[in-house]
Amino acid sequence: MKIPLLQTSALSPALDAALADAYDVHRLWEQDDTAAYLARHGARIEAIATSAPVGASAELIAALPALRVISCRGVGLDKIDLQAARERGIAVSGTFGVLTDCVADLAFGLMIDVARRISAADRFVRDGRWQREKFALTRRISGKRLGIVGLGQIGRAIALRAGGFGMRVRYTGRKPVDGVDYGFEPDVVALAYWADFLVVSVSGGPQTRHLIGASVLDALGAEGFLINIARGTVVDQAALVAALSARTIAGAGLDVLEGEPDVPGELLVLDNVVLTPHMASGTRETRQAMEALLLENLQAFFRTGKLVTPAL
Ligand code: 8YV
Repeated sequence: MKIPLLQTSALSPALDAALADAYDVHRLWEQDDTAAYLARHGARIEAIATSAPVGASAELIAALPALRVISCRGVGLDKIDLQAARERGIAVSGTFGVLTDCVADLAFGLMIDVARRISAADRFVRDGRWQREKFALTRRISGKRLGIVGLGQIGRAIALRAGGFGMRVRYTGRKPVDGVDYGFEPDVVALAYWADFLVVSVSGGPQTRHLIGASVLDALGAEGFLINIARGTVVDQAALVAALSARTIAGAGLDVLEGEPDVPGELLVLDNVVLTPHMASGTRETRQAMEALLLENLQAFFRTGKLVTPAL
């Protein structure tokens, strides 16, 4: 008898098929009336398969009285109501550890692109301007100062890469991280003031909403660059658009936005911004590893009662 599992959205053809093969899958996103569907089937559901952007709300969790485990494709669990899960003793897993390198790689890709203006240069050449103009000088990365907001697994992978560029690294977070020899700065404004590049790699959610606001951007200053590969909600987007438009910061590389996939028109016309569509973990290799781990967490839980990569 297959275990009843609720899948919140289409994930990938391979993962959708693997889940259907192993579980009695209820495909929530295909239902016209999700409330009626949950009223009819919710009592049997023991597991949820979801992704970071979709998560699992407190209302959804409440509609599933037999729910035992939530397995998420992704590491940013800000769309999962962890408090609701904790109160019910529901196990929650993320795909921790397998996407770290690709996200850190993209952070550096955005840093290099926005400082050396690679995307802008590509447009310059394709627009036929090389024949009549010189491309303006850009900005160096090597040897510069890198401030990291959130020195978790991804933040530490970014710091490691900085060594290869001879960059000095300082970081901020709730508290100093044991076992690292980077300088800890408790105040994010002071870190922004020191940094040439400020990279946001902190978890999303209410506790970090708009952590990067006007005062941080003012401190980063007209020579500073902001990189965000975490969550759009961590940055006060209106303040960022104002700073970029007024050039009170030099530029930004953004893989995530508040309200994504909608993009403010002002960002689309600015040439000191590099925009990517929340693709930091989006390589074939990493996505396959994430999806295998989502399945492995479910299998391990129902076999042993324990998750491979637990969040709760
Ligand atoms: C994407 C992410 O959400 O891991 C996260 O938190 O934001 C990314 O990996 C991806 O869509 C995960 O399914």
